[in-house]
Amino acid sequence: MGIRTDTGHITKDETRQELKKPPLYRVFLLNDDYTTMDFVVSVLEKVFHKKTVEATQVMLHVHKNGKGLAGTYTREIAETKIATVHTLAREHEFPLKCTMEKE
Ligand code: TYC
Repeated sequence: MGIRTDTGHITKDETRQELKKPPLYRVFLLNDDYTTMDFVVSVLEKVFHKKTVEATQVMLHVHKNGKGLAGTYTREIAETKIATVHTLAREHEFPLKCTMEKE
């Protein structure tokens, strides 16, 4: 069954469109001995939009375990977050590093 359009063509009754979900990437912060805890918390607040309590929890997890999840994004957004973190770190002369892994 179908519906006749203004051009005379027959279209499906249901025009449900399947949109493929893009691959997601986890962005991790890595621990080091030099970046200050306050700077890492401020990065998690400003770049990853965490509230102070969660930003502090993530920072402490990274400090203790070596790495921790900052957020999950599509590829281009993940790449931009990482570039922003590395630029901010360089500006403040901290060696803070960030990586991404496909989910
Ligand atoms: N280990 C750092 C310190 O003791 C703190 C730190 C936490 C650094 C998380 C990086 O991603 C990091 N000052």
